[in-house]
Amino acid sequence: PVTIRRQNYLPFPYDIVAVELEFDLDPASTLVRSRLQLKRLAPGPLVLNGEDLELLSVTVDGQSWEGGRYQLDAQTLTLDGLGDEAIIEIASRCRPEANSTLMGLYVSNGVFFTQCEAEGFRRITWFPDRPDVMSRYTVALRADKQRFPQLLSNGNLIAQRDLPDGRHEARWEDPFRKPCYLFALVAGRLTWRESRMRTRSGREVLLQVYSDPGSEDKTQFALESLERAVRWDEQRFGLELDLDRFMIVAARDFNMGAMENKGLNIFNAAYVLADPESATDANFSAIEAVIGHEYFHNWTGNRVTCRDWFQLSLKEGLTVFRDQEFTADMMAQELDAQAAASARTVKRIDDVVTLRAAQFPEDAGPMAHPIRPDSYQEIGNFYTATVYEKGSEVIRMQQTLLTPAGFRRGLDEYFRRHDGQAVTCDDFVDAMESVYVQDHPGRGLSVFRRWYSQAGTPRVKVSLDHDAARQTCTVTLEQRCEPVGVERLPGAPTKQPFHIPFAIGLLDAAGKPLPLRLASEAETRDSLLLELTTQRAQWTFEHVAAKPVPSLLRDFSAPVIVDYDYTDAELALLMKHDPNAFARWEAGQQLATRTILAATRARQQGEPFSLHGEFVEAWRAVLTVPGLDAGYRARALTLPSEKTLAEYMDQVDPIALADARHETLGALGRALAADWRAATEANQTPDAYSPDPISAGRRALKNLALAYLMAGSVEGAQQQAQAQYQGARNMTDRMAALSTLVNYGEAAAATAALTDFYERWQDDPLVVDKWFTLQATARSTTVETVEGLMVHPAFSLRNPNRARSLVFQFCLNNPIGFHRADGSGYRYWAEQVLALDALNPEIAARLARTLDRWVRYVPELSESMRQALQQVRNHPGLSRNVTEIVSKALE
Ligand code: B3K
Ligand code: ZN
Repeated sequence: PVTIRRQNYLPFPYDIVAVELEFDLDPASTLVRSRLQLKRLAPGPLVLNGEDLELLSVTVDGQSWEGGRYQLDAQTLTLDGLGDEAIIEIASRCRPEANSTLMGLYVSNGVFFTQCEAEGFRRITWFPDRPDVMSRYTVALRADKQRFPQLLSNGNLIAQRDLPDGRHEARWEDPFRKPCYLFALVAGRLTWRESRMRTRSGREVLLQVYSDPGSEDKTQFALESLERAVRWDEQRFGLELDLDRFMIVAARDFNMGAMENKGLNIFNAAYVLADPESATDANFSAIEAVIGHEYFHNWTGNRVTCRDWFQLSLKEGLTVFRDQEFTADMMAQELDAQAAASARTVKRIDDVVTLRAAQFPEDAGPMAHPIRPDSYQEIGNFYTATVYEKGSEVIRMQQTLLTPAGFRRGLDEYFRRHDGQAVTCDDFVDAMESVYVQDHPGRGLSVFRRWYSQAGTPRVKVSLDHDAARQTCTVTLEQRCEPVGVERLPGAPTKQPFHIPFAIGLLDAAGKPLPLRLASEAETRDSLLLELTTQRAQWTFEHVAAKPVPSLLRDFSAPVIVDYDYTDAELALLMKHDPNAFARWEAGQQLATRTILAATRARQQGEPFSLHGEFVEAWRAVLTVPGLDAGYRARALTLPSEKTLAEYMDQVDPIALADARHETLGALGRALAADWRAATEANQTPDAYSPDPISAGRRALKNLALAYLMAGSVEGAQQQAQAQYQGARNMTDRMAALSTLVNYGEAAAATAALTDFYERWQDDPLVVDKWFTLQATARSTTVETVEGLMVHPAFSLRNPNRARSLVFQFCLNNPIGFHRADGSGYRYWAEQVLALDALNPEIAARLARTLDRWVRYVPELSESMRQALQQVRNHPGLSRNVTEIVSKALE
């Protein structure tokens, strides 16, 4: 496979001023005519990309170019000898119904959809398929009126008419120039819900959410989320909706979460459809976040787009940051100051948990890459947690360094400079830096920019030096970041220190916050942002009577790992007293991590293990101390996941780890049984469902308490779970109860409940996905169970949501079943990667990544993982997507 490099970027030699597209839509074979109006910018032939297309004709300025005047190969169509201006007309055919890749034009549930990012437009027509070629589009869609009554594309509907033979036509015009990856069409029988609103400059806009007939009762929350997103972007960033009409369409078959096509967002139905009976609190909050995310792309991504795909984080990191802020603001609204602060902390915790579980391992493994990669083989493999989630952290650090007001000025400057352009990550930082230097004369962001060019998670070692005579305390921060991924290859540049904003506080031995006073400064503060820009630096604080307990990396001010040797007692003290709620949560997670790792070692050595009384009491305090809200308590009492814990082990023994975690859960369940029971009673919510953070927090705590009771086999818990399952008034409670029954309950009751659940919900695909997931991740599930479920009539590998719900969930989230010592889990993985690769390489490559960290496992397992990877790599006809993943894993 060919490696594409960032340094080899060359501008495209033509400006495609206007594009006219005509579609004669037929599921079996669709005719596409394109008319390109172009202007030469530099010498060179016109090279267009195309894939899986049948070329019918090419004309240039009205003259047919048949007979050898163009060159055609499997990937490109080359036209040489064009004038300085030309009109190119190309007719071609594609096969939407046979398209199982879900890239380009495809059919899902009888409806035509497109997905063009990153390189899907070339599966629709020949075109310079790269984000820096921006054009004005007009689109004509023609199809049978009965089967495809709705014909949608980007921008404004300018004409509609009936045609002979029961067909009809719609013409759309997008007023904004855009790259082809933002093109979209949808054609089919759909129902919709709409509303009108006035933007802040007084324009009336039409908002619409389309979905399958019969699902119209499930789109209200999505439409309201869109309205909130429109308002929020006006208020927080001064960014207004620039179109008269904004549409969202739900698709059953979709590779990712959603796609921000200009004015016509196409969504995975899982991020649109919801009602209290069928969707959980987590579903509701994901819908609001993804609707916000795609909407916010209208400015960060669409109005200003990427020069090339190496710049992906320019739009993704920034837009994730924006959606995280949106969610935090929505969660905090209408709450008093304390509850609002707590809601924000809960959101921050959830985002950090995701980062640690998904991005930290990626950044330490064979696919490690900077948020702006330098090379790729297949861009589809770089829609990663690093580009998205770490990318968002890098934006957040800029907001921290500039302050929110400075960041807003920087963003205004970015749009002032670049509206309508395709630009780079450097252009973004330049705009931020232009504001930063105004407020910090003599300083700049040159060290900070290394976050864009270097991979890996930096570690910051903290040491404290207390001088009793002088009453000072010196804090030393020392950073290091080992080379990872391609950085280990010979010739790679040496890594340089990062610019790390590091928020700290100090507590005395009684847990009282110490006012911080730096030796060089007159003022004192409760919390301080240290800026580490070199490998090592020191800060000396005055008036410190005794060695303090440091509260480190408050609010997770940088995506780093902190090394500091806390005693258990110090962690317990922070858990009780740290005024920074995030750091307080963190202390509990560290204590739990120590406990579970100790339990794992005990298991491996066949020794008995029991919980420290100190740990149990710290946990009890979080559960019972007055003044904390339920959502925060639920996060603070959740044990770290196996994925997060595995990163702390030199050799991962996944079964011992999962069993130790389970054992800890059960022991805490028994030790605090009365308190858990009280928590289930105190946190009931009213029958009328609301997804607001206070109610969701109560449900989270109540259901966590139930899980502890069940894991501990506490007397009465089984009945309680069964009663909750039967009597639940919403899916959050029903699923939570079912999950505890399936994982920790009596087998017969679990089976009965699963059967009941399927019977109730078999006609709702999103709930059937949940049913598969529960079984895929159940502690008792084996490879054989999963193979049995794959022949269930409701299972299909072609539907990505279904494949994810069973195959991915088993490989990713069932440590006990997947990592069986005989290697059968890995052989199953190899079979499924290959089966998926024949249908949908993008999805197959995602599954392929589940063995990324194979070298870190105990030798027995890592050897069978290596064999499975090898088996996949040796398979003839493997896609470029999967080839890149498995060969990097084996390098
Ligand atoms: N921009 C899309 C990603 C689509 C990638 C497909 N290979 C979704 C998003 O980040 O909003
Ligand atoms: Zn995005």
